[in-house]
Amino acid sequence: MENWWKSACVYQIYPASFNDSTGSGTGDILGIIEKLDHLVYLGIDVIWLSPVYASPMADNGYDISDYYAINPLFGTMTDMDLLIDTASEKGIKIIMDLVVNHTSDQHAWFQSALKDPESPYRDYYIWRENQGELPNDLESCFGGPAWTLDQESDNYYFHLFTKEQPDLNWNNEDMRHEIYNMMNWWLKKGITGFRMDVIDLIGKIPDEKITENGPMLHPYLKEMNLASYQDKDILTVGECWGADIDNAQLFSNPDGSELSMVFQFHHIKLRWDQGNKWNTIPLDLEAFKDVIETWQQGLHNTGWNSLFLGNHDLPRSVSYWGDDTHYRKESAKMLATLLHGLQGTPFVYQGEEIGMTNVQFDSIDQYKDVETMNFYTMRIEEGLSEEHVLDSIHKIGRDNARTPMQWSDAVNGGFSDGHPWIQVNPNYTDINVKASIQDDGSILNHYKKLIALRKNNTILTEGSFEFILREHTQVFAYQRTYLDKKLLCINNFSPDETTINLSLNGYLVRIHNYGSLLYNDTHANTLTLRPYESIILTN
Ligand code: TEU
Repeated sequence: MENWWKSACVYQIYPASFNDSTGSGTGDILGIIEKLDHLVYLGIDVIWLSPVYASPMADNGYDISDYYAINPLFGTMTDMDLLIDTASEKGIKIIMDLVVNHTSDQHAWFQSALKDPESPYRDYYIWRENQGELPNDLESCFGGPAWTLDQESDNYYFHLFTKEQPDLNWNNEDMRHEIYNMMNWWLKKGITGFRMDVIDLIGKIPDEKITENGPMLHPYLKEMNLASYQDKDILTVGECWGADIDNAQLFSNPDGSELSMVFQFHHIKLRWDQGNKWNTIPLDLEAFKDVIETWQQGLHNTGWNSLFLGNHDLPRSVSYWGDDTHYRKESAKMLATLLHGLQGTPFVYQGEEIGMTNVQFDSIDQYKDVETMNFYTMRIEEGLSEEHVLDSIHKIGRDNARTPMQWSDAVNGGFSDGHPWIQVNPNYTDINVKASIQDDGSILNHYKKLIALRKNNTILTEGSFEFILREHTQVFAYQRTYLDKKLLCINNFSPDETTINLSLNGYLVRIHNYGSLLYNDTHANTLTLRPYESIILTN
């Protein structure tokens, strides 16, 4: 079915933290297979599998040393084939994480380039002669210069992430075609698409300090499309921190010339103080409404949205957007309702479906993420107090999303019989899948209902979007319209009870995070909403 992904729900698995089947302390592919029925229970259609390729793990697998091999940490290629087949038998597709802005410095291409400046692979990367100083002041996303000197050749090489992740030179046609061949090799193995890591960086021109949205970005994506998946009905989603509505209409053009959709991050960055993620500010609901309206209306019939609040790089959504202390269940269910009522393909990040929260490790030694460790070192050297730095990490560090999946109240949350590579959040005794399944009012069962609703209601896939009560300072309410059908999604984005003027005449409650309306005076057209109360109704 063409564009099947418009009514699908995707579940992101961060393999190291999902389920450990061997007691190694790290999640693995066989562990994923053990838990496929959890995804079947939820109604998941697709797994986005974060990298399991061969990697020295400088950036937890986003530094690939062999695109055609599986990291033994996660298992074998036989395990991977088994996952693809077993998931398929259960009606679940697999999309792989495609990390082609850079490789690991241990990749054979880079090793060859290092050993022999005349190597044909030298130009697969970006080199500049050492003129006695850095080629320019471009910085890595993880702090420090984006240039590292190779002493042997006295040349700098470019890396927008760690120095162990040299950027590929997409101007090199041979390199591009090696990537397309690799993509086709994986598609022949039976995967059904790709999540493309920082794909809007592949058109970079470092000498002009252009990193995102370079002039060749869309031509390269069109070339990739033609060389790999043009005639295949797969799901492709590009991670594009530099996306705006205009280029998103190119990325997700309904003519199928580039990608199915992109991840844009304008909503995420609303809480970054002047663009600095480490200084978070309270969410401005009005600004959040503006972003959602821009993207819902900007891509209606002219592109396609992904819908997400969290992933492996972001804080836990109930902690970042909701209230993980006083109203964890209510706010997590409200956030899910708000998101899943929109037009686009929803993405659920592992643990989001049970309301897993940020973690408060006491010591920096408990953290693992390279971005976090670099941030800590730099800020302490700048003289910030450890308390201040750890507070930032508690709020927005990437390891918040990488603590092990909490399956039960057994030791290590049922994640591993060994010593987990990163500590389990101590609240696993209360927050876990086993307890959630048994609780009809759980966040998990709320996600299950939301995912099922999308499958049975075309209005969610096709309907237009417009706000209602647009000016309300704590209610985020909108209407979807499709032919003669209307759907209302009403969310009290606040811990304070409020009463709104709204007629629900002719509407049926389809999903509700409190179970029944508190007070609904149809004659006076008023509705009272409890803290973080959310309701979906259809006529
Ligand atoms: O992330 C891109 C990226 O820029 C993020 O690291 C982001 O800047 C940061 O986390 C803000 O919180 C992708 C992958 O999702 C990430 O895991 C990798 O570390 C990165 O690319 C390099 O591959």
